[in-house]
Amino acid sequence: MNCFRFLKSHQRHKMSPIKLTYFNVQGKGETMRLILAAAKVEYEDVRLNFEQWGPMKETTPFGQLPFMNIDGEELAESGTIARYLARKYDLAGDGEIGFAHADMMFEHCNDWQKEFILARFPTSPEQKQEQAEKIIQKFAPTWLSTSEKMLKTRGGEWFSSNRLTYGDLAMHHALTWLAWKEDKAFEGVTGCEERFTMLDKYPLLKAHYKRVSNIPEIKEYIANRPTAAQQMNGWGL
Ligand SMILES: N[C@@H](CCC(=O)N[C@@H](CS)C(=O)NCC(=O)O)C(=O)O
Repeated sequence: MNCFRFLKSHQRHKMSPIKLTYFNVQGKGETMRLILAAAKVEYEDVRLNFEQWGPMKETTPFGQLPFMNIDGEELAESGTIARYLARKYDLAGDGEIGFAHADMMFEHCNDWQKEFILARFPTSPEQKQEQAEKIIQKFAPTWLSTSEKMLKTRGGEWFSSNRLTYGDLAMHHALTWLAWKEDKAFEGVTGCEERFTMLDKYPLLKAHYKRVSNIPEIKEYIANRPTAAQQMNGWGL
């Protein structure tokens, strides 16, 4: 099977049975990949294309990706997998409230993903232009300013427990899409260039993005992950 195996520099621990199966895009799989990178866990990063997925679909728990083989279990549902990994590898914050603080950011980031994904698969060019403008003029400013405010409430550096959690990693993933040159949500769209500088208005979020990017394991993962052109269908997803 033609899959991307992220084992390179993650061979610090002996072979593990963890296998994450998803399409070769970021989408619903990327926050889990960031969690595994931050936790320095070796795993098999199986990245499928549609041809490979077709015959597998019926064999998976809910007929959808991502799914993960871990601890002798086959887990499905992206939120469930992210939370399971975060708890297992101490990236879920301190106590119940720390977990809730991290999880609310993870869920907030799911709203971001939904808006972008809608804009990437429009029903017409007009709808595409409209959806991209909606993101840049309405959705993103509100979403970013509430996130900035929340970060300030939590002390300004991390979204939970004064340390890295999966809430921070979900935020990193979300913010990557905002200024991703190849993001399909903006392909062929005019007048949305402010997305490239938008983060300047949110200094805490901007610093947070850099803080997470500079975690050595995250930096290394990002340097090695597939670019948009290397993803399935060259998608920036
Ligand atoms: N609620 C599920 C939704 C998963 C989902 O929508 N997966 C899509 C890719 S992002 C999929 O598997 N599509 C292919 C198919 O349904 O055959 C989750 O969050 O994991």
